[in-house]
Amino acid sequence: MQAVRLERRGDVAVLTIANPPVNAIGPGVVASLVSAIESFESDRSYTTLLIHCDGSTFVAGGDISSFDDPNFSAAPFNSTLARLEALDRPVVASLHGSVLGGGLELALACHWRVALPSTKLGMPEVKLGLLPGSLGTQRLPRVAGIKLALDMISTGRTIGAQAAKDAGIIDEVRDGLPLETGLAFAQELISRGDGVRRISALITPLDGIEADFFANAANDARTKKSFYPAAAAIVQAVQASTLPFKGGAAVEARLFEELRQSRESMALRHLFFAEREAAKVPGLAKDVKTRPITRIGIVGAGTMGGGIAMNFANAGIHTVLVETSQAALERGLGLVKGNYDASAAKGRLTAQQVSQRMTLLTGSLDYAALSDCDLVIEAVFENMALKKQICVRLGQVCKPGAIIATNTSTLDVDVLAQATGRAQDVVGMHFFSPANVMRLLEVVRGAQTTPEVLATVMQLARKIGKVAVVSGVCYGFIGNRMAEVYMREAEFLMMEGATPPAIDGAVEALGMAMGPCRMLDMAGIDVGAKTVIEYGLAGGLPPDPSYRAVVQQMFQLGRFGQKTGAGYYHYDGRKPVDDPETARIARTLADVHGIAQRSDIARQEIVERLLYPLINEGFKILEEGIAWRPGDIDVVWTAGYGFPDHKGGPMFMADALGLGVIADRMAHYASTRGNAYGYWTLSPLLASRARGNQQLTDAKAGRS
Ligand code: T1G
Repeated sequence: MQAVRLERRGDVAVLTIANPPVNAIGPGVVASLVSAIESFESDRSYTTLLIHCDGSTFVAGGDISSFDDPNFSAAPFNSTLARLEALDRPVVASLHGSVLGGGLELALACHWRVALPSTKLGMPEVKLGLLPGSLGTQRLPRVAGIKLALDMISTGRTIGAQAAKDAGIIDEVRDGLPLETGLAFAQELISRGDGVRRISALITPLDGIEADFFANAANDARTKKSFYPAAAAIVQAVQASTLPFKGGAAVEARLFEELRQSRESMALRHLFFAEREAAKVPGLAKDVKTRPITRIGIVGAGTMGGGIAMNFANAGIHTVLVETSQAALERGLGLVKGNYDASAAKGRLTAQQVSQRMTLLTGSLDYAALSDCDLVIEAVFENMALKKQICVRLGQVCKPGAIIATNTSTLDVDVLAQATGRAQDVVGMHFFSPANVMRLLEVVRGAQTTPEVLATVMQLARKIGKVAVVSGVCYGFIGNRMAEVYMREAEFLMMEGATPPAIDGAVEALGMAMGPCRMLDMAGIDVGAKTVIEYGLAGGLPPDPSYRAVVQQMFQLGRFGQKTGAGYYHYDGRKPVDDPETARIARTLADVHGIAQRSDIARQEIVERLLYPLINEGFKILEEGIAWRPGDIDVVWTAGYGFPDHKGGPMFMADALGLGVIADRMAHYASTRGNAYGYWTLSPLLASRARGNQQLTDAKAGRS
């Protein structure tokens, strides 16, 4: 099918873009646009040019995958837009779906714009570490004003059709189909004798723009978004819209090209596609039948169970929570209601929405309430004996064909699947706390999980707005398995004399949302300690008596973190304060285990010892086929653990650092710290890529 076609409808030339799935504009589409425009130019029998798109949306942007091409240039598209705007007969854009980035820039190069009521418009390039590179930073301020333009471009947020009309970005909002709406509007223009209107000929209005507006905006960008070069560049480009058009265009072009080649943008573009790739299950036919999920059961109405239930209520799915006592049930539902009320208080939900969602949530003390559920998730305490017992009951109670899921964060899903007696219907659904907030969902495929069950859960994950990543069965799946070695080194560093602020500060300076100590203090030292103890009981721990000694000692002392006011830190409310008691505990443990203390542990050593074993574990996870793609691991860490997205995730960052560097430093620590327990043993995959001076993403690593 042609990406661009030109057809006659009376004296209107209809230019249709048809480049599924989102009508993205790549070099090929630009070339076709040029020839369509040339045909219109040369045929004087046309009075008007109407541009619209086939499919579910108008142009949703430039083709993001084309930005990695070293020879990419925005110039051809930009000169095509200039040519469009310069036409001497009216050009109308008929908009629907998501008019984003280059799509909105295309619309703004037209003389008139009409949109369906459901249309969303925006310039989300900042989410890719870019800025609008096709004159969006120059045209949008001229029609919408500097403040709205800067807000939209800096945040990447979309606005609705009516808001866009009110802001002067579009001319009309009309119901109907894009083509018919566009044709009707074009006819109105013709009958009114309305001609061309060129935004580039306008002057950006400065009324209401304070003298220090841009200086303040630039300062904000530099201070609050220091990891994201696009933030400050956007302010510069929008400010350049106060120059004559050509001058501003040159500023935008320079800044766009700098950002396109920045590591941060490459990282964010990598994650854009990685998140979408993660949703694809290799070998799963596109048309695999999924099971309808209209009623869900959750066993356990604790913090996790309640948070998980909120995801389904938010998506309009009836959910029943089962607990062992009325008090526990009421506490759980009360927690959920409290969360919703907090959102309502912030204006994020109306009172009516809160009550609608609460009516979707019911409670019961009887497992029989689960018998008509299409999916039942156990979300009880992380204890294998308890979970097995529950899985046995679910295997008896759930209707045939119901999917049984476990929310375990580390335990063996295959063992739990066997306990149900219907392992083919069992899958892991590992939500991250707070489950109603964190985007990540690890979907753990058991040895017998059927493709249909996997596809159903992946589809449900998308419906509830989760970023789902499929993991194989191993201790901790993808995220927690890598977090385990990360926490191991954090504790060894603590026993050697590094304080929690020094440890956390080292990785927070790279952009981690919070370091390992603050993270575990928030999640609960007790939770962390119990998984280590549980893992030990399962024979999984290295025979190293000092292994995770700190978290176990903290647990013994009742220092559970934020929830008890003290953990690795002391808490003044929610504020973490360095606690000398932690240093004393660590020092005592160091003496017990014969670990030498040092006062001069460099920040770089902390970074390397926290991140390189984590990356090495990621390589092992790929080798074992636990994760299918490096990008899956990056999505887990950026969506679930606060890993900086401008670094692209640990595996993308490993390529940026250089696998040889990582291999050398792992060898350094193996020799200086000893490697009796294999903590510094390189994964063969990492070793071979490093030896070959290759990158991980040179070829899709993973299943042998
Ligand atoms: N380029 C290339 N592929 C894209 C794409 C894009 N802009 N947008 C989506 N896709 C692919 C996506 O990878 C997936 O592929 C399929 O389309 C469906 O996407 C010049 C420089 C439009 C709201 O940032 O926000 O314009 O996995 O699963 O949930 O100044 O896609 O099926 O093979 O997300 O219905 C600016 C990004 C680009 C918009 C639809 N535009 N896209 O959501 O589908 S930069 C954006 C989205 C730019 C200019 C600058 C969403 C969507 P596959 P999907 P969806």
